[in-house]
Amino acid sequence: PRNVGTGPPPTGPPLKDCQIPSPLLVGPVSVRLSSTLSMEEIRQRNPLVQPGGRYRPPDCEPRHHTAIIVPYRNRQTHLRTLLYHLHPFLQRQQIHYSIYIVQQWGNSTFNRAKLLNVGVREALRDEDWSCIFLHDVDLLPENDHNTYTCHKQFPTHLSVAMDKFRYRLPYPQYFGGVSAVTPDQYMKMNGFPNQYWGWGGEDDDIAARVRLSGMKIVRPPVAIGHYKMIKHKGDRGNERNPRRFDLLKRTRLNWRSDGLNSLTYELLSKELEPLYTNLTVNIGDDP
Ligand code: UDH
Ligand code: NGS
Repeated sequence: PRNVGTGPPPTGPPLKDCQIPSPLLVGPVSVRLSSTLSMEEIRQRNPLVQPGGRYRPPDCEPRHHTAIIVPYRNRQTHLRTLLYHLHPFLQRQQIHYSIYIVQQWGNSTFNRAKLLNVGVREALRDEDWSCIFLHDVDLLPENDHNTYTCHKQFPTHLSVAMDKFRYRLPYPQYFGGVSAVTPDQYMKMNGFPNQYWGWGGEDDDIAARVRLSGMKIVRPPVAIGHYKMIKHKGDRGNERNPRRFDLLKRTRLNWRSDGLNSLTYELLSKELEPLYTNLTVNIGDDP
């Protein structure tokens, strides 16, 4: 639909559909792992990005409408580097997109999957997104042929070749890092688990939900799904979750009752920053 989204209402003759593939793609790019630029400098380099980190191509009608959801707490330098890299990357793909940072408020144990649930729900309040990306803050795509769009039928895993795993999957079911679902696929799997507090296992649970709800995972070719990870130590408040193996044993029993349909949280603020939408949320604490 032409009138969904941000920016001024369309005037003049309708735009032609954007070409596929985008003529602006360059293929492999070298990625700077630290951006010394300030947010203001990054904004100046991306003059067409609207408040909230929203963008639509000015010269053609985009075929894809993608929300990028980033689970987040206390990773400022990673965030700047991601934005520095991702905005030009997505603009070359000529998609209509918006970047949401879902920030866990307070000092309770980090819960990546629950933050992703919050991000999906809040993003869908803004727009009828055709695709939702779940994106770690420390992963930088290295090839713009890896398009940030969804497969019609099945969830996609994008980060299939990360430098830290020597550019291959660490194990066949790995679903961590960067993945994507359509709203329908997300509903079908009852979203993501809310019960994984601390590091590990939640991505394996999500992969299991894909299968349990009758879908499968699709992936881009390894040569295209290259990502660099910004190196870092474990975060305070995100220690290894000792319960993750027990939880994973029960995914088959729990996925229908824990997820999108049991999600509760308190949205504390929503700010349209120049390069992203900042959602600050109280998701409670590990019971
Ligand atoms: N994240 C934050 N802040 C935190 C923790 C996690 O923003 O305090 C987000 C961020 O988007 C990150 C994602 O959650 O990319 C995944 O968390 P992670 O980077 O810790 O997980 P990953 O598997 O790295 O990428 C693990 C390296 C440290 C392992 C230590 C295990 N105890
Ligand atoms: C698995 C974890 C995943 C994690 C993956 C890669 O063992 O959550 O390692 O971890 N599953 C469990 O712990 C059950 S990494 O090498 O990035 O630290 O994503």
